[in-house]
Amino acid sequence: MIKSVKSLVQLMGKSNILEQVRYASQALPQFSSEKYHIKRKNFGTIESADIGFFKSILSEEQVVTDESDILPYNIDWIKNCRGQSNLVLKPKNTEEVSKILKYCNSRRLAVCPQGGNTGLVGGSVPVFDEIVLSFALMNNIVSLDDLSGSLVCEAGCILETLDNYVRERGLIMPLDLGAKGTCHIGGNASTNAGGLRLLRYGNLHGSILGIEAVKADGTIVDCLRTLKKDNTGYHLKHLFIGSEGTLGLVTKVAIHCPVLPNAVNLGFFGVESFDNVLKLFKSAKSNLGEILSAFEMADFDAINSTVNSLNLPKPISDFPFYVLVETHGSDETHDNEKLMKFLSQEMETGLISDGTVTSEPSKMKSIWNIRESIAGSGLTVGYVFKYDVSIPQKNYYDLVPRLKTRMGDKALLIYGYGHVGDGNIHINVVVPEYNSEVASLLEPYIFEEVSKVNGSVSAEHGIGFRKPKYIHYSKDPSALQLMKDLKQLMDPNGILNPYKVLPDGPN
Ligand code: FAD
Ligand code: 2HG
Ligand code: ZN
Repeated sequence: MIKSVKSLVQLMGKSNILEQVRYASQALPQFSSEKYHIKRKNFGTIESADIGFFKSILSEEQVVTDESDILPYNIDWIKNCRGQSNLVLKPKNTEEVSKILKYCNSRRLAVCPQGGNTGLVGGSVPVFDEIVLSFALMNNIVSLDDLSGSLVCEAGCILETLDNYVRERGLIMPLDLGAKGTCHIGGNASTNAGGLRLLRYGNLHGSILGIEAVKADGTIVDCLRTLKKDNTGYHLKHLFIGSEGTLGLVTKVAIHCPVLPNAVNLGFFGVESFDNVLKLFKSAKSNLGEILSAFEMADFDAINSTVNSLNLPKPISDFPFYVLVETHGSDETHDNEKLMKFLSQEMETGLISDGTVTSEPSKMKSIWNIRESIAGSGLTVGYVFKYDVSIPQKNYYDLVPRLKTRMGDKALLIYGYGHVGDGNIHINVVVPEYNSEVASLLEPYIFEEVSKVNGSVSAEHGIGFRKPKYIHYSKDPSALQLMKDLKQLMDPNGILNPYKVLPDGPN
């Protein structure tokens, strides 16, 4: 019998806000296959001999078959998708991953790789009875070269754990995101996660120096180099970065860690219009220059609903828009002066209406906490349709007011926020519960609008299970065909994360 979600919370002893939000509602989501009318593909079905094989190569606790223990692996973070897996395997090293895949490939058993299960497009959970291959037990740090900054670690290391580890050695991880306490570096690599400081430290195609991955047939592909420069033929690591577990399973990552900044400052500003947000961004780039490390924005409803629903302190009074500006530099006095000058200059011009600047760690943490909690706050109210799109900055916010008019009282809340510095807006539409009529008002409308301005239907969360049928809005048929050819080459039986990323049928 499936336990209620409430008892699961107790069972798993969840304490942090991300986990509380994840299990806040009592209702289990409908099976994805029923909700989205998906037909099971022609894969093998797990038999007792298969379980016997896995038990012969793994220890007892690495083979999970108990229904209630498996439940959390079947449900995604926003509780939209629910798979029907009966088996979770937890390898402890690359060789075990290889043996599992070799066997699954020979039996045509489908596999869903799972990291921290914080993905927002349903890619991390099965759709039918795919075997969940969890990286939770592959969490060793292999090496750190504190001169070059190259860190080598296993895929299941939690991002925050890695960040704490390298901080003690004078470095930081090049990416940071609200899910850092739960997401894995292998999941980050597989989604090419962006996050809060992409503006400064670039994306993972740049920071990841090398990858070790296992192909569908069990072959271990060793591209685990730690060099910054290596033009020896095709740059194969990029095939695994952002391919969401469809081309191979990432088992180890070598990543470049920047130096821990001596000076960090954070400003939280109230802004009267979106036009002023853009002008402020331009000014921040020229006035803060090399020390600018983040430029994030959130509209009134995003901040207001988050602080109210999670009972967080609000740093300044009400404004239509809020902007968060962070600096990472080497000289506290110089950086603080620069940020204060920026603040007073832009308060004079009227671009900033009110604001606060701090370099005190606890205050900075509390401000970042508000920004990072927006993603989960809507889930405490109801179901959230999440959109994660890239749009030219001049059109960045246009969709939010248009959606408000289109949806009328069908939505409880619609808000926009995100990485304005990277042209990536997150639009959250909060409704009392999932509703296919509301869904059809939002999709494909949003993707059509995004494509009209040459945007991307997924800026950072990926395509996963939710968006294969919309990928053509951002990918040309020739590019889609090449993606399918690569898939055929690397995973001819299609066992790796089926029903994800690639659309079925002709382009
Ligand atoms: P999972 O969710 O477990 O998996 C994600 C995808 O990668 C799935 O397709 C899965 O099959 C595949 N996968 C996982 N591990 C492996 C592996 N080792 N090998 C092959 N495939 C694998 N994303 C951003 O880009 N920027 C953000 O700012 C951001 N903020 C977030 C904030 C919150 C509160 C939450 C809940 C999510 C956020 N995300 C963000 C989305 C998510 O955290 C990222 O996509 C993250 O990189 C996923 O890591 P994970 O370990 O949880 O992967
Ligand atoms: C963020 O930037 C994440 O907070 C999550 O990418 C966005 O949940 C979302 O819509
Ligand atoms: Zn984001």
